[in-house]
Amino acid sequence: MENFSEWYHNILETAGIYDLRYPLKGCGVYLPYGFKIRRYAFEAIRDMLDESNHDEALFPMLIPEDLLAKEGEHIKGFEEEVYWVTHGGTTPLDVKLALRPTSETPIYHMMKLWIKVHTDLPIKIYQIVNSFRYETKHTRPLIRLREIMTFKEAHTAHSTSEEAEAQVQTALNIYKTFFDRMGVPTIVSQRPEWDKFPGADYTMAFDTIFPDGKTMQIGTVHNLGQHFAKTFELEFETPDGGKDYAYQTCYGISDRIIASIIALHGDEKGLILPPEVAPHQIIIIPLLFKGKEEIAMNKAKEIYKSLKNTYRVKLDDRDIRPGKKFNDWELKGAPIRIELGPRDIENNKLTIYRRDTGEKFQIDEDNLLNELNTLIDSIENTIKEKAEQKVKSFITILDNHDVNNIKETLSTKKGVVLVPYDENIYTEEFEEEIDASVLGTTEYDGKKYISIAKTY
Ligand code: A5A
Repeated sequence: MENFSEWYHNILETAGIYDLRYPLKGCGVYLPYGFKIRRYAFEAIRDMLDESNHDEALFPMLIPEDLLAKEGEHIKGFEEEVYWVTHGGTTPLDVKLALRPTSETPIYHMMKLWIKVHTDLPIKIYQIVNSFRYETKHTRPLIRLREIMTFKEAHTAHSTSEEAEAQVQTALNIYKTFFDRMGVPTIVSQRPEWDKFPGADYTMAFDTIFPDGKTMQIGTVHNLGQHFAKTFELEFETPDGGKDYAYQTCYGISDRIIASIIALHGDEKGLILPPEVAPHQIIIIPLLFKGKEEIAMNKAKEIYKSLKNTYRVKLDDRDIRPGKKFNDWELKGAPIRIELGPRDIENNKLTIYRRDTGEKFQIDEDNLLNELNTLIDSIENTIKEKAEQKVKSFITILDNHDVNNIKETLSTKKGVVLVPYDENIYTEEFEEEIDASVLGTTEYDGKKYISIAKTY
């Protein structure tokens, strides 16, 4: 992939994922095919959160100015990014309303009403909503949005600091498993003080590496300590009759996971989708030879019926050349294609094409379900392994902090550079010197490093 950016923009359009032509910077349109990928990806995280005792909720998008401004550090971190609603029709509003850039303030305001005694805790809620940030850096589709269309934010409150700390670990594990299911390898770093979430005690971040060697933050987990709890008076009665403030965490992911799935797995021919998020996992294409059209079409319908309760399967019966159909579904990244030609049908065989490796082979029709099960697993693993190799090849470990060496490595090898942890150089000044971002402190193969990269 020579020019990643061009490839990426192109595929969003040609594969029918996202239309960039909406006349507003940082905003675009999920097209039906892209919307389905989004749906399956976020269904996976929704299931995982539900299974780990989170409850889905829904809060208003509008936040009164005094509420958003209540927590000093938080509002300072976001003040340049907030969109304001100032009028209702032609009437100026008494209190300006922010479009949520994130929902700590509305959620914690409400938590105060819900938390009285320790038995009211823990609370673990999440919502999947749009949020708004007036990003001033270069906007990019699904990567740096001004309307973040799919913002999954979870917020928790606990009665002890240990429990909140354990929740951070749980959240990190949930995200790790989720990114793994999407086949997206990540590096986890504790962000430096100067780059943590506004109002957090500390921030853990997941970064992945795109094909151009730049990193992208695709998720964060924050330990908020009692910072917000004190501001929002989340006070509760402890088991021994005393008083304490809740201990909080929050964590979020966004449309960036969709961008990562596209970017990390795709190739020159187009998308390669992991079966879990593929809108159609299997495409059936009858090869309609003259005089034998009906045989192929009937067989295609029969196979479709036998698979539709197990897989997301589509019978492509459009009246166009099979070659054109092959190209379309390769571009759209459908994991498996089943071709049905007259000779195959006579011999009880099916021709299978797998998109991730480009292999084509025949199987016995009798054994179809078994074969597909194995194939889906194999595709999932192969996609994952390939992405892991790609990302790994972008990680360089240096044994010193020589600025020129770091700069040289970043410009030639790109990706992430790991240098031995040293608190003396773990500073903003060092970050300026190397002209790249310090991702934070990273454990890699059991050792502690400072991770450095050019970021999106
Ligand atoms: N309330 C916490 C969870 C929060 O807002 N954290 S955050 O600011 O780090 O955002 C969570 C995640 O949303 C980020 O890690 C990033 O992956 C994604 N994100 C942030 N700004 C974005 C933007 N402008 N466009 C797309 N995704 C964005």
